[in-house]
Amino acid sequence: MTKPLVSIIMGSDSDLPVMQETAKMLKYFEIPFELTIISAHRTPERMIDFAKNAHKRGIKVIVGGAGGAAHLPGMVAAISPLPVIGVPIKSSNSIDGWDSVLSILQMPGGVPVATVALNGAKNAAILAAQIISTGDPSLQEKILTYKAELNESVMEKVKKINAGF
Ligand code: RP5
Repeated sequence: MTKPLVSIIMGSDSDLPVMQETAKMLKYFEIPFELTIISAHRTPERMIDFAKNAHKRGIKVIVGGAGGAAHLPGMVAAISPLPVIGVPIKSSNSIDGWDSVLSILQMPGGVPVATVALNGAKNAAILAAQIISTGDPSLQEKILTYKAELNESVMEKVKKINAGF
């Protein structure tokens, strides 16, 4: 089996509907990943063990999703030497999403978490792919192709609008 390069972790299975978008996009880029539940509050020892060892298992980037008092990405970043991308989730215990955003975004100096938009799990995968692609020219080609496709899909819409007015 191919060894995972990205680890997708989330605080609860209730985060899965959002975090599946990360998995979907990594599959699109053909990047091997693992996905599991690790709760900073409910399974703190599992979180510490994960953060201490992920880099030793060959993981290159960690994507952590959590909502409300969203401490998972920041606490993992406090321990792990790997880049951590945080996905704030508008969860059942989130007031309006801002709590999740600010809990993940407002890290103290010395411990960065690259925070994407609220529920921005798709962009977390693209950023993870871009980080890995700095040492992988064929993956970088795939990212350039993806960008060209984005451009093309907008230009198609421009053509349709221009044709209709
Ligand atoms: C956070 O609490 C999780 O990341 C999740 O977003 C939220 C709610 O968890 P559940 O009560 O649904 O398990 O730690």
